[in-house]
Amino acid sequence: MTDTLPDPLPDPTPEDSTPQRCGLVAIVGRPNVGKSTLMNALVGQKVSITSKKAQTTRHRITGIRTVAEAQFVFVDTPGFQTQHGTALNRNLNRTVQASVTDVDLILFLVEAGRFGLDDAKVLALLPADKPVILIANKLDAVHRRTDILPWLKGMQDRHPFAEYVPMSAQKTADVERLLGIVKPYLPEQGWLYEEDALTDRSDRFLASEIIREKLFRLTGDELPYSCTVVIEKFEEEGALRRIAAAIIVERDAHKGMVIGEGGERLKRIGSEARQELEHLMQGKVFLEIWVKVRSGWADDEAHLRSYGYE
Ligand SMILES: Nc1nc2c(ncn2[C@@H]2O[C@H](COP(=O)(O)OP(=O)(O)OP(=O)(O)O)[C@@H](O)[C@H]2O)c(=O)[nH]1
Ligand SMILES: [Mg+2]
Repeated sequence: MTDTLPDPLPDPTPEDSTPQRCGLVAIVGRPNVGKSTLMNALVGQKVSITSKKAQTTRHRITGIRTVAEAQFVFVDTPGFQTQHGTALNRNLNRTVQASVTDVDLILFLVEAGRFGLDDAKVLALLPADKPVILIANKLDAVHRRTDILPWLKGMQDRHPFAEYVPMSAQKTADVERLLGIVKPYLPEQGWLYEEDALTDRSDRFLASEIIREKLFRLTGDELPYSCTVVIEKFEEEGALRRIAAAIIVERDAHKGMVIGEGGERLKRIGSEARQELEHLMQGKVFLEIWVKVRSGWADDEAHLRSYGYE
C-alpha cells in the first residue's frame, strides 16, 4: 500500500493574487494649513498633534494606514519656517527637506483659494522628479465656491501638479476619496510595517507630544514657540504607566504663564494630557509635570539634540 499525499494547493496565479503595494507619502506646506489634521484623518487615529497655532509640529512623524493590499506610509512634517532664523527653525527646515527626498509622492497643502509667498517658498523646495498632488484644504471655510475653479486653473501655471484636490481634512468622505487618489502612486512592493501599525513613534514620544499639544492649546500666543517638553521618567508596571515630564521654558515670566494662577493652568494641562494618554495607552497613567527655565534652548544646537530634535 502506498501513502498518498494530499494534492498540494495550486500556486496562486498572478490573476487571483493582488500584489502588495506600499509607499511613502510626504505631507508638506507652510505652517497651519492642516497637515497634521489631514494625516490623522488619513490614518484614522491621532498620531500627530494639532492646534490653531502655527509651528505645532516639530518632528517628522510617520502615520500608517493599511487598506486591503495597500499600505500608505504618510510622513507629517513641520510647517516650513520662513520667519525666524533660530537653530530650531533651521532644524525644522532640514527635517522638511530630508523628508521629501526619499518618498514616492508628495501632498502639497495650501488653503483653498490662497497662495502666498510662504506657500511659494515651500513649493520651490520640492524635488522636480517626484509627483506632487495639490491639496486645496479647508474648502469648508471658503464662502464663494465658484472662485475656486479659476483659482485652481491658475495653480496649473505654478507647478505641473499630478492632481488637483480641493477638500476638507475634517470631512471623512473627502479623506476616503483622497486615499483612492493616492493609491495608484504606491509602488508594488512588500509592506514596511505590520498590518495594524499606526505610527513608528514610541509611547514615550507620543506622551511628550500630547503634553505639548495641551500646552499649546491652553496658553496664549506668546508662549508656545519658546516651550518644549521632555519626558524624564517613563515606567510601565503592567497596564499602569508612571510618567514624569518637564516643560522647558525660556524665561521666568513664561514659567508663571504655564503654571497659571494658583497652579490652575498646569493642573488642566496635566489632567487633559493624562486623560488622552489613558485612552491612547489603554491603562492608568500617573503623570507628574514640572516647569523648568532654560534660557536660549531654542537657539542652542546641543540643547536641541538633547531634547530629541534630530
Ligand atoms: N475649517 C477647517 N479647519 C481645518 C481643516 N484642517 C485643519 N484645520 C484647522 O487648522 C488648524 C491647523 O491645523 P494643523 O493640522 O495643526 O496644521 P499644520 O499644517 O499641521 O500646522 P503646523 O504643524 O504648525 O505646520 C487647526 O486649528 C485645525 O483644526 C479643514 O479642513 N477645515
Ligand atoms: Mg502639524
